[in-house]
Amino acid sequence: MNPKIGVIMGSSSDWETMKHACDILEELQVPYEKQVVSAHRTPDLMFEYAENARSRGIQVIIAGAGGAAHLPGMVAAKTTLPIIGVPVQSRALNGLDSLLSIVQMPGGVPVATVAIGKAGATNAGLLAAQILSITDNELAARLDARREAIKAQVLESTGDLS
Ligand code: RP5
Repeated sequence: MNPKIGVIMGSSSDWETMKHACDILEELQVPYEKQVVSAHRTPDLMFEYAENARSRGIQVIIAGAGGAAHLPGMVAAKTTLPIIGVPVQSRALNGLDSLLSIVQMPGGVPVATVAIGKAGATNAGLLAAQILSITDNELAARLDARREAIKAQVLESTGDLS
């Protein structure tokens, strides 16, 4: 199937984090593609990716980066597709630099920013799927079932408190 979600990241070193977004998309049977696209090291590729994504059938882009994390914002500058930004936990500043680089967009060019690291990448996958579920009832049902499973796990976890 043609990919509907584009998962991009600034470096292959971001994959350890970004694979959690892809795991969710696999689980929910959402067709996606993944690619390393760097705002600083491959800026022309970044613009080409952003400019062509919609015409290729991509509906949501998940962009992860760390440190001076300009990828999500610069992709957002070149497309009106929804962009979900994932701050990767950097070594030097633990991802606070990534978070602030991604979240503090100027008015007019939105990036939906999630939490730093694994939880953020997981939620990025879920949020992208939830956006697609607006027009996909089967995907909505899979999302509902996942929520029910999480609820059951939490309720059962009381038994672990002994
Ligand atoms: C950013 O610089 C990437 O998103 C990555 O998080 C960070 C470090 O990249 P590497 O030096 O590990 O390739 O562009």
